Amino acid sequence: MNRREFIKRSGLFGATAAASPTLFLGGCSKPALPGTGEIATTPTVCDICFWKCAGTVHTENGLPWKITGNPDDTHSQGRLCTRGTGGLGAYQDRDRIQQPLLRVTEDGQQKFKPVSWDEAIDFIAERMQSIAGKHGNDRLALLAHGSGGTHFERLLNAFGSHIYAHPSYAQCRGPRDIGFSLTFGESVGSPDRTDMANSGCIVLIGSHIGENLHNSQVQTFTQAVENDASIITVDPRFSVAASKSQYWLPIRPGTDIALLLAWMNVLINEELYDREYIQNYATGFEQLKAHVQPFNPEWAYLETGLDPEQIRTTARTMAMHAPATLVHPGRHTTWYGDDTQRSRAIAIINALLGSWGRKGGFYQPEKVALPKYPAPKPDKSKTDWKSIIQKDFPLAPSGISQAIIENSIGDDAYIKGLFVYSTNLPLTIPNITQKLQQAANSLDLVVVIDTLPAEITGYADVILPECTYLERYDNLRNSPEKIPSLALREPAFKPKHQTKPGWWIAKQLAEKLGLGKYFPWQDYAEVLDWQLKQVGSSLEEMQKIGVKQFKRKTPLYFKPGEKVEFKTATGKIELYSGILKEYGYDPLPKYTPPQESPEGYYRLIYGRAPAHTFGRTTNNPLLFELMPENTVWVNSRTAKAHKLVSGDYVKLKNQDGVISNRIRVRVTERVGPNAVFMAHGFGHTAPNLRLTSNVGADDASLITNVKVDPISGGTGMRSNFVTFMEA
Ligand code: MGD
Ligand code: SF4
Repeated sequence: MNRREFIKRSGLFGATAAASPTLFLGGCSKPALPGTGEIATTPTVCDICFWKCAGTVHTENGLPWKITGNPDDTHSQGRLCTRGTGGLGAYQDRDRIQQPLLRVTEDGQQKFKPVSWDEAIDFIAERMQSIAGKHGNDRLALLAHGSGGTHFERLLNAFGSHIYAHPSYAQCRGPRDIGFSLTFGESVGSPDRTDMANSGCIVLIGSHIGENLHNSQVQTFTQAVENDASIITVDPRFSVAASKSQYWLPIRPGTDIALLLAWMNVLINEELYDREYIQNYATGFEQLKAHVQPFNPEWAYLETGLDPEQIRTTARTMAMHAPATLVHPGRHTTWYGDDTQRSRAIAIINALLGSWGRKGGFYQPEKVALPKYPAPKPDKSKTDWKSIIQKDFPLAPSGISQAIIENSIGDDAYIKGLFVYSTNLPLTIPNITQKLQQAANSLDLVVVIDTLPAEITGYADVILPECTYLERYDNLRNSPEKIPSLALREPAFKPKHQTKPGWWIAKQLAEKLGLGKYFPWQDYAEVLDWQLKQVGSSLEEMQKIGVKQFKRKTPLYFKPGEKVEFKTATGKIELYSGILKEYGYDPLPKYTPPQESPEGYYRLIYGRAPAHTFGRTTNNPLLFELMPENTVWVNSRTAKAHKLVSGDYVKLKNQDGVISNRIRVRVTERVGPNAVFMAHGFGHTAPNLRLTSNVGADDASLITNVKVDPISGGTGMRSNFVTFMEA
């Protein structure tokens, strides 16, 4: 079967195009004033991003009305962000996939044919068994984003396959996970364990809180600003956070490690570090001290372009507020390919300031001890799949998404079947489209579980339409945080069309494969009710309150003088990493100068926009209205040189000759003359995403120079350069 030919031609013929579309935003157009009909409320946990804020869905006469925050939710402080309040748009989206679709060849042409759930499930189960018969049970992989992926992980584990990755590891937080784990023995986690509301000083280094709207992060950051905390923002762009800052350090892109080393140099040489904390808790201080000696602020000036006196002043400001100083670890950390080293440097500075485990720094999170439903546990993997598919990254704690695709290409590829749950790989993993096509041509089975006909569905044999988060039960939210709590997501509406919840889909497949014992529930509500009863609550109670808080059992911060055993090899905070040394990496953070821009080109930097979460919301009609397209931010000097004015459409051409969709110019002083900036998630090409298709430009398509971090396997995406072309 040649899938590639089909993908090029049409992307996807979905039932959405064939069947009559649902009324666009029909649910909202009611004759009476909102709030005057019969009102019902249902608890939910927002799924527009993965911060998991608890809310309430309000319906009027059974129709969608609005979503509000749950006032009892300490995690979100009772508020939803802009995107969360637009969640109804995901339910109302007229382009949703309506029924299972199967790739068929008719009259020599490949297309997707609407089929029943039974037909789709039979087809997948047969292919899985055929793969197992020919190659073994361990040859299926799962790429997933979001908690719903756990149902499919369970299914594949029960079948005997354990290969699994979240793009949020290798395309996002992987370097930070490893950098902090190597230093403190634990990662930062999600939600980030940052105690910003109590910070006296916050350093944001490439983390643009405010545009990157992780609800409670923004709220605690705002509290810190209101408390007159000193904010230091390091960003080549004058971000929203920079505008609230005491110091804005417009760093030359890619030189952050140089600044971090210079800060260490000042903190150590001026004896501003927390001597007692380091003596009690850390190892490797003398090696670190010797290592940073050459990297004084004058040296850093030549790399970063930052005034040496400003580097000294900001280091002293940090020390003045320590330990209530937080050098924020950031979240999307895959930048230049030396990202684990940068995250290690950030972790080390926090250690020097004594902020890990201290008020105003990093608190110790706790979650509810929620028992697992009593169902048989799938056996552990019989094969060490990580040593087969990602052997070059022995320290990577998670699956690496691009390695899964690469190991799906060719007749002798290890992976033979792929499940993709809720992740749109062509816009997510940089420079992957060609490899995805090759993988699709090699694999015996590709199953995509999605709500929308996104680009990834064009590679599938079978597309399974999941209902949205507003139409299903999911696992209870039980996130590690300051106040342990549980939150319930329950269906506010019946699933539209023939869509089904992920747990139901995984269970049907399991039963067809003779693995039903691993999914012994009739309805997922049973699982939730059983779990809740083990901790003194019930589904009935949670349906009324939505969120329940529990008492902490462990202290929030280290006690003064407390003996702490860190989960590192030495039991101490490792300023010098013996593990990195053992595996042949630099044991202390090393600065590598970034690649220079070719003449006439500008570094492409990208980030979030407050109204959208990646590409998953750009077709949401409510959020589309707030921000229909992205713009390319261009410095006025650059604009003048290229005769550009705000509002012009241009195309961007990268260093390898790849040309983007057209994108509108925004001339601004908020980005330096050596870079341009654009929001990620636009420039979809899938024709059936009718609102967003071909609107704005896709940064991922311009990222053809990918610098893979040798430690984490993360894909560094910021070594790409663009110039302007007429649209
Ligand atoms: P999206 O691209 O938004 O996020 O990457 P992804 O997780 O792939 O794709 C989400 C998909 O989930 C969409 O197809 C959507 O229709 C589908 N979906 C939405 N809701 C549901 C649901 O309830 N059920 C199911 N089954 N499907 C659903 C994110 C990743 O991208 C991350 S975490 C980061 S930090 C990186 N950011 C980034 C960047 O900023 N720039 C570039 N160039 N690449 C990036 N890649 C990374
Ligand atoms: Fe939803 Fe916003 Fe919370 Fe994310 S931060 S879960 S989009 S309300």
